[in-house]
Amino acid sequence: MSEPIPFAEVGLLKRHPQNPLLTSADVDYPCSLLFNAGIAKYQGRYVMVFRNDFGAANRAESMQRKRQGLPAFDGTDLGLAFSADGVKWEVQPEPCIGLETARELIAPLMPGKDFGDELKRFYDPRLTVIEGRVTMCFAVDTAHGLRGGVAVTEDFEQWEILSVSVPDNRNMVLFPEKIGGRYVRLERPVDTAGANRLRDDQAMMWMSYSPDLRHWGDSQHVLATESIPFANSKMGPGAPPIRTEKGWLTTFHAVWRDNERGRNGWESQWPKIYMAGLMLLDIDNPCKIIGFCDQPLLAPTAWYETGNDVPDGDPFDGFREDVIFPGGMLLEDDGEVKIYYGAADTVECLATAHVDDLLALCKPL
Ligand code: BMA
Repeated sequence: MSEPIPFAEVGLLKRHPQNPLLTSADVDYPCSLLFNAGIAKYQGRYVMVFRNDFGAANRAESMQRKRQGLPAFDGTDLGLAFSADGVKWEVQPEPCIGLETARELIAPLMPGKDFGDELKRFYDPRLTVIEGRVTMCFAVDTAHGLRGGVAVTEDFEQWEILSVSVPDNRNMVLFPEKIGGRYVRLERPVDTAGANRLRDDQAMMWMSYSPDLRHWGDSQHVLATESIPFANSKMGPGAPPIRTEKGWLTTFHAVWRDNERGRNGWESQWPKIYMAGLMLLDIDNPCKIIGFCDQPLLAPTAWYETGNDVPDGDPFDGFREDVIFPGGMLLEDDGEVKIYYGAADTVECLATAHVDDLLALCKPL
């Protein structure tokens, strides 16, 4: 059971009645947590690349491992699923980027280093279709810092990594088209070490530009924790933005930290609540916020988000309760917006709303 969260969401989004849409039970290879997926519509179907943490299956197993001095998880890789309607998904029999593949892909970008030990996790994929190809932003944890990168594929079998940032940066998402002749991404630098380490409540979202998806620069600041009424800790991009008549509509993640919070999920102490926020960016100058929603778009309330009132017989055992992390946002022809999000760092869910209603939430700045 987790404690009530201090913020109410706007109450506009409809959670899909079949939530959670995807769980580890849908996967045939080792999978404990299936969450924080990237989603795109590509070549007539929906495609999802999801984060898979594999190891302990539940809290009891993780405690047992802890007693043996073992980590809860053996690794993190990326799985693949397809769908005809964006609701019913078929998970492919193998991960699309296993840890070994991730190491091979990253190695050329770290010449002279043994990436066997260097790469710790490959995670949090975000998909954007640009110019007929699927680009995927991702995060890698390395022995020398967190890095964010951009990969590209046309078939989900062959991947090319185009760029990986210097430490410490991640949470990258790409806009679906060039703006002013350049590719654009939102990102969230993280400062993990050193005397000048940013405080947790000074997180900032930035935007960088690129002529070729490889070289990134001309970076500009977009949003900081101080400007989000329901955040006092980290924040950063969520799902890749969608184009609307009024501007680029985009989600972000925002963290409320309460150090008094006790046991949560598998951990004896987990002080953070993750929520989804919403804002509107200028169509030609996307580092300019032109509309902002002061309340969380989504705050943890459903059983698969909070871990409270889990239906009898459901094996759900949330790893980190009270976490909502948006990773996919699709605009359908009839104006429906599908927002996919990881819940409790454990399962993948869907919530929907009409684009006009979402735009109305973004009050002009
Ligand atoms: C962040 C990332 C996310 C995760 C969140 C909550 O640091 O690892 O993937 O959802 O923490 O645990």
